[in-house]
Amino acid sequence: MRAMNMKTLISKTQLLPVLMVAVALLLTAPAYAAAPGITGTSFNLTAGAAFSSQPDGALIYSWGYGCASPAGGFLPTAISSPSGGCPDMQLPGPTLIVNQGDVVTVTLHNNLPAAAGNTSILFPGFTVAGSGGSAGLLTQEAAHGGTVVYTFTASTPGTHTYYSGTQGDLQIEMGLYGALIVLPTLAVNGLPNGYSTPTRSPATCHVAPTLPTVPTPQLDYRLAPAAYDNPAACYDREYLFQFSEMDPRIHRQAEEQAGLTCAAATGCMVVATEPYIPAYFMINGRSMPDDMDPNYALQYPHQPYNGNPHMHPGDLVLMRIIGQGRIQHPFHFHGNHARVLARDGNLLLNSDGASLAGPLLFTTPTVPGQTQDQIFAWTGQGLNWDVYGLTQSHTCNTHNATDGNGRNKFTTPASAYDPTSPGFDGATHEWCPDHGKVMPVAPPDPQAVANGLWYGGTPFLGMQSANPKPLPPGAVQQNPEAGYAYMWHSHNEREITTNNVFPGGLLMMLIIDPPTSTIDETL
Ligand SMILES: [Cu+2]
Repeated sequence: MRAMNMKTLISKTQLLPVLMVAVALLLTAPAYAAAPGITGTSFNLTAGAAFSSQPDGALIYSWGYGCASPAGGFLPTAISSPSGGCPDMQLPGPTLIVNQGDVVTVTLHNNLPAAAGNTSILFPGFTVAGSGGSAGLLTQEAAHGGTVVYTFTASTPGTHTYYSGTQGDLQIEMGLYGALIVLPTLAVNGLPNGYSTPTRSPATCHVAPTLPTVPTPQLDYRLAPAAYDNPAACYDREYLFQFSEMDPRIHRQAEEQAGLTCAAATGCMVVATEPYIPAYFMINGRSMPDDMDPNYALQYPHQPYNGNPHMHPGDLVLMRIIGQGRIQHPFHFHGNHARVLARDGNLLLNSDGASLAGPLLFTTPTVPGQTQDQIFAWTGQGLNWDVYGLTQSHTCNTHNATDGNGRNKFTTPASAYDPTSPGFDGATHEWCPDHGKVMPVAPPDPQAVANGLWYGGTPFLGMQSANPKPLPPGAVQQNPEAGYAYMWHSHNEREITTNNVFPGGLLMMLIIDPPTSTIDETL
């Protein structure tokens, strides 16, 4: 949407039901997400060719990494992993999940067509030793049918990337890229150094599941309690977003020349990679609406990952963002801003060495090759109405209770969204100044505009079991599954198209589920 911040979205209240209808139609089946990937310290990858699919029906000849042999494991454990969670070729490549300090070995088999020549992998940010193959411009390369081995110590936690170090203008464009997630060493009982357990919270770093109104136990899909060894890096759920694009003309040229007889290290393809005019724009290898289908959906055998964030109010959501393409994509999220935790695995701290220094962003520029970790939380701030309508029972006197961990919602000026504001309601995770607000519009009849389980026809989130109240006054009881939906998308309008047809491309929907709803990422 054109520069549509939350306020403008909400001021166009009549659009809300329309948007909800669209979402309900798109999401005919529940389809959730997380950051699944393969684990171990030794990965046996292959670079090969297959066809990826686009929502307009196009099958695009692509290259990608996959597993030459089953991986050691799969995370998160709460999600089942079909066929070990790693096909023989996928776009993006398999997400590699390792622990900080691991000595990681990646064996790469070059199963690309002979005409493609050599290939390789770079692991930016790490000191890599390559063996086997032959020396290339940037790293050791595997010849057609050959093998090369990379070894490095995963010294820096956080979100990282890997991609081809050979003929990048062609091979990365074709799909040879993936994510590397390094889980931090958390030596203090598995929690960040300096973490202090807040009132009402278990010693798990979780924030939102301690809400009295959330069913317990809330399912845990985190890869780790915190993204970094810092209490402010605790989170409740996480999603990986890899942004990329494709120029199908390049892929067509590569497909046409894939059968050439060739023994040259540099390959025998003559492919024009300029001028670059991408037509497909992807989140985790899929364009909208395909990105809202489940992880490992059968219809995308080589595009296993989706982009489908769900959260409860107040959940601290870790966004792992990677610019995997050749151009910058402005990733715009609606609902709230997001706090940058880290770039390229470097936690951004103030001079005290502890509090977060990263900016609060309305839109994230996804710079090619750069990774970012950000924390997002939805509070209803700026909606200008009370999302629960609990005006009589809530005084907001629990807001800003310092949990001592510098976490975004409740605490210190260094990390709060707005240091001058009264803050957040610790009980509901709602934005305190909105308590007691009268609705700015007449709510629609919930009976008339209800759309399945997604939108109850009122701006109010579903009932809280602790404070069940029928809302709005006089109406029938709230839909306990009522939620909000926000478009998360590229702020470059052409990038929310699929081959120039809107909607498509770099677009997904964030779903805010009421606290009483259990988010199941396995469906
Ligand atoms: Cu928008």
